[in-house]
Amino acid sequence: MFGLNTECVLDIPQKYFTLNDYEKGNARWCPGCGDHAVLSSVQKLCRDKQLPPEKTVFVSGIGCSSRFPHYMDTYGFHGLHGRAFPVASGVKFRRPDLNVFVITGDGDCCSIGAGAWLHAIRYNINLTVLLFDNQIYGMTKKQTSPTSRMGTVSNTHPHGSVLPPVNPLQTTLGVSNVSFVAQTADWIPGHLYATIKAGFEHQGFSFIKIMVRCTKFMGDLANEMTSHRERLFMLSHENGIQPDEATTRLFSHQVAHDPSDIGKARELSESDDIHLGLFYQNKNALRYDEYGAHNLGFTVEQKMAAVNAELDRYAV
Ligand SMILES: Cc1ncc(C[n+]2csc(CCOP(=O)(O)OP(=O)(O)O)c2C)c(N)n1
Ligand SMILES: [Mg+2]
Repeated sequence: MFGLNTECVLDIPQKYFTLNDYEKGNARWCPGCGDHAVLSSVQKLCRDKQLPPEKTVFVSGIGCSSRFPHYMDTYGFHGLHGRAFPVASGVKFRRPDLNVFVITGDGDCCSIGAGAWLHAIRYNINLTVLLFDNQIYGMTKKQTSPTSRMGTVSNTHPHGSVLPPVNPLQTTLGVSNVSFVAQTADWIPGHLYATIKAGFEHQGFSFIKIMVRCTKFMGDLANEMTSHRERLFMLSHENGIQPDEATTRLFSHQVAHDPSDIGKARELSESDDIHLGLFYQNKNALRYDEYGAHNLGFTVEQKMAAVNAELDRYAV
């Protein structure tokens, strides 16, 4: 008669996470900066997927966009310039149970972080990568970035940049073992959300290039991009990104593209037209994190025994 009613004790109501559970502080980006839209979209995704904040990590480098983890009420690591990929890879490698996002800018990823970027693509670790491409170093107040278009006037090229830019889609599609490449834009929220969602659902390294407006230093470019919607082509396919109907209607041009066709994906990435959607997906690409996962369940004793066995191999 004094027995414990375990049914009652174990009946813990499941928490429903609201947007509020992912929001933190006031973002210190300029008014009109495209980064705000990406933040909202990611918070919505976290809510819709009910990602436990304590199981979710945002890893970034340095730059305006890399301030992102400060505005998520999850775990975060605002690290070293260009080094978000190795940090995030390490986190995911040892903690596959965590949802790991990489936040990087065009300078952070394609300039100082370029070496890490290429190898991260090839490792194909299960990370969702958001490249905020505003074609400029925003944080340091307008220097030419690797993705700046030729002729971009900046503090480092006051007469206009002189070299053709790096094309992050083309580069990513050129790396062996690439598994997911998509492009979207901050000012088309329905497409932005659907693309980030598809990237998150992909089991592997999802590379999403987001065209982001820097209204402070690249105002003309921002105006040009948003006022010529007819220049944007939406990639459509049953295995591609599926935005809601209202968003799809916004695109006057649609191009059918099968995302399993890497040759066509490369061709599209090199085109002068801007294509939004899923360029390429290979669900069967090898995953380096799966190779490293076999000893994750080791006890401390087993880990010590494995380390000692390795050290003994070099004993003389
Ligand atoms: C090792 C190192 N070199 C240079 C810098 C200076 N720096 C800070 S942010 C930045 C560029 C960031 O540009 P981007 O990645 O495009 O981000 P955005 O600010 O445009 O979002 C640079 C060069 C630094 N912080 N650390
Ligand atoms: Mg930038």
